[in-house]
Amino acid sequence: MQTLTRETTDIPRSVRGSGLEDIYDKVMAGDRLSFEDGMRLYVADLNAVGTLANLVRERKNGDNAYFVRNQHINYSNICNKFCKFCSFYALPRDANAYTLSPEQIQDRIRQHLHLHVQEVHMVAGINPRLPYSYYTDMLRAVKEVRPDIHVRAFTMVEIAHIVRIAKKPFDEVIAELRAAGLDSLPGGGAEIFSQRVHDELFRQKQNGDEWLDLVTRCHRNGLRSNATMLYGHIETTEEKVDHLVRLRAAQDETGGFMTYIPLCFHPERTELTHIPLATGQQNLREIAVGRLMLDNFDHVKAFWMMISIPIAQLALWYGADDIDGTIVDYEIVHADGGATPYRMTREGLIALIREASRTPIERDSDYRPRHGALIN
Ligand code: V47
Repeated sequence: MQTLTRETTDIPRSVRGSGLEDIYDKVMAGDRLSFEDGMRLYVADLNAVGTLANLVRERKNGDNAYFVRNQHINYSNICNKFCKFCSFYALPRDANAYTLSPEQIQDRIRQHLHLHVQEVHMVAGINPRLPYSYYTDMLRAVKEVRPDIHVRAFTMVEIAHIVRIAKKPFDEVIAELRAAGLDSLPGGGAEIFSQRVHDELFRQKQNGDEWLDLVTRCHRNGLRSNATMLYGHIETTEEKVDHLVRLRAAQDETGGFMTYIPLCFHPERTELTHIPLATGQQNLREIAVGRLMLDNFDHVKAFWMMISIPIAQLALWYGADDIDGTIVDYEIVHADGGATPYRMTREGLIALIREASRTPIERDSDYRPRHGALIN
């Protein structure tokens, strides 16, 4: 009887000789990758890792590349957390400090009423002067102007703050936010779960344990969310793999995460300007490793605003099945040496997905194709 060797199996050419043949076997069998596998994915040949990630991506989402027509409103840049990686925050006395009133938020929504914006993404700094009623008023104000819009708002840092100032039980606050119009939660604030990085870069803010505890409590209260990981600063490979393994365990518990979004750190105007911006190779690797480790997440997003359009297009072959959206008015990071435009049109997103040889699908916030949105 002939013994099967690696040469006689259908192992893809780009994986052969990469040292990842055993991981290929696991991927084909649908087996979970270990922490050690994750560590190896960070040093192996990128094309081999990308090929494996693409197998998972196509198994889960076929050829589809999703996008959404969305709008971002960063309602205040005032923050009392002073994270070293953040270029967005301001002190109340700073000339550029701002807080949008519910009426100003309505004006922003009205500006785009002529477009089929499906989702509004609202996050901000922690502005201690805002009362609890500001948050519920803001949600109601959005729904008053655009009742059918999906409101994805508040990172776990904001949720913790809102619960604190509400002085009410957690479940009650979540129920009130939902009644006021909150539909789901974004993935921000997770940063890196490592306590070492927390103490070094964002010590005033909640740590990884607190983020995970809150997000799982939100899931249990019926709110779904995304999850992020901020990479490309002072984190180690072990800390990134640990982050992914802990996200995966939380997802096993609740099933409440929809999409994983690796966020590329932008050093411009932060306290960490000495750190070089991650390269295209690093961005692609984060997408691919995330896709392979997070076997229980349906979607991986390439946030074009942070990694550039060309890399986002390539990412659709390295594990990503979602390219985010039109992103009108994102203010946290939108500078990429002028190379990344501030917003995209629906047609622009469709064209870039088609150019990348994927099938563009305009989705709603739950990944349902929008009516008439199957574009090919
Ligand atoms: O948590 C802050 C990050 C996040 C910088 O859920 C920075 O679909 C890079 O989470 N360089 C907020 N990143 C944004 C966010 C997000 C974005 C897009 C889509 C979704 C989603 C979520 O932005 C923060 C932090 O990790 N951030 N400063 C910076 N200098």
